[in-house]
Amino acid sequence: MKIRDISQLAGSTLLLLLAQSAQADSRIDYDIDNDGLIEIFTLEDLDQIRHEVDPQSQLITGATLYGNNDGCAPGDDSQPQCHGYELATDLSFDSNGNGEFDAGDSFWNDGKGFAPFGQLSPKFGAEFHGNGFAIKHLYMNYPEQRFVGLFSYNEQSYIHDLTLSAEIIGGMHSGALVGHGWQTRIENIRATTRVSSMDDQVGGLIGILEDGSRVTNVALEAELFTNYRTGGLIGQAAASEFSDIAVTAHFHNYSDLDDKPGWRWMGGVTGWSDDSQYQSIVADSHFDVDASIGGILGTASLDSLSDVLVVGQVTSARSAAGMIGNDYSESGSNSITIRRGISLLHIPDTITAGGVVSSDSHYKSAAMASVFWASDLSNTTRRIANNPSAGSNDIRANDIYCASETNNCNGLNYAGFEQPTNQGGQRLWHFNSNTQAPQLMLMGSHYPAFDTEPEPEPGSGNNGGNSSGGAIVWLLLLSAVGIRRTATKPDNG
Ligand SMILES: [Ca+2]
Ligand SMILES: [Ca+2]
Ligand SMILES: [Ca+2]
Repeated sequence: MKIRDISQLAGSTLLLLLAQSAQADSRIDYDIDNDGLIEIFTLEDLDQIRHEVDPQSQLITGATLYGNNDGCAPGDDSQPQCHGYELATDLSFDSNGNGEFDAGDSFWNDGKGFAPFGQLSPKFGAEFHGNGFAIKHLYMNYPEQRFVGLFSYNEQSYIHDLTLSAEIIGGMHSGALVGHGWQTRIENIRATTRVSSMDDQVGGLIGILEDGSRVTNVALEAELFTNYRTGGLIGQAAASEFSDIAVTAHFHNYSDLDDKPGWRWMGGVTGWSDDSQYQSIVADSHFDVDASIGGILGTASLDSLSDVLVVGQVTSARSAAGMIGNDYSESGSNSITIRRGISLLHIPDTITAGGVVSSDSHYKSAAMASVFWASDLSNTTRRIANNPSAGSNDIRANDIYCASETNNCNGLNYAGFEQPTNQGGQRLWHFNSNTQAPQLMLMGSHYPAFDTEPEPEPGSGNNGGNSSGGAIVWLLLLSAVGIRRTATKPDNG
């Protein structure tokens, strides 16, 4: 080799190294505002998070980015210390700006899209602060993989103040934002998602949360294509807490094929819930599925619900109920408790229905106080469909519209409903005029919004429920997510 060739080789290698370091290491300060959170400016920064694994704990702890922590404020040992990441701008996976995620975008990845952060190992165990910015057009297509979600497997992570639009295709325990969370906190999230799975325990935002996880202040619109236990918000919840949640969810069959036996319970908020608490919840739930459904919980045991409001429409289902599909509580003297709840869920008279609970597996009869359903909308006067001794009621929608904490309409008033407040300390329940449905004040807005589109008549046809269309269908769905995201741009955050 001639000397000149060697110098050329060395020169080009140097250029390459310089280019790489310009991308990765050009920062002199990774935490400009010294809040312990490394700033994320680009999709490449976001993608890099997956590589920042603490070798001892096998957790992504948020200590570094590109292996660097220059500028992080000193910790106790006076070494630079960061504990998470924060968005410094909106990020869109539609990197070529044509309005959809497609083959021209940088994380297309042969149609699989962005890969989830972490799996069973490494787990995500850091803070992610969205600062109210948005991650748009997130797309993940990993149908055989468990825990598909932007943050796949979480241990004591804290994800908050983020707006998300996403399309996810995943296996068991998938959800657009989080797959699995143990002692994980999720707060202040606005999201529009589309989630599809041929597997069990899938949610519009979260796959599964366990052991003291907490979700607060979420406004979600979700479209779901599934066969088994599914929740508008979360597939499975165990010993977790949910408060100030507004979910609008549309449920469709993933496939018409009865391909394998499974637990077919779906809930407007949670598919399968155990020993969890729900406070200040609005579920606008729409079901056109071959499953048994509850307006809030699909199948549930020993949960407690307070201040819950259900609206929406069942078009098809195996059985239906305003709040809980199957109550399988069986231990000791405890049962599910529901305090202050109203269901205005429409259920066709062809479907076996309970006003509050559909199937009470062990005849435990959930303890209810101030829980009402519109018997004319749900076509049942029975509180629990399979348990006549649990009582009946014939309160009509007009009575529910007419009543207030002071107005008595046909024997109904909302005494005590004036007491509870939302996370912001504001009065929660609003009864409006005597022809308007009640609303909850959550995150500064009234839910459900009265200015939503009129609900389609049952059977008027939503043809999105089939999985047979392949990639083109997914592209169309994705662009729909993008369009809807624009149309429903949140008014704060
Ligand atoms: Ca920072
Ligand atoms: Ca700094
Ligand atoms: Ca694009």
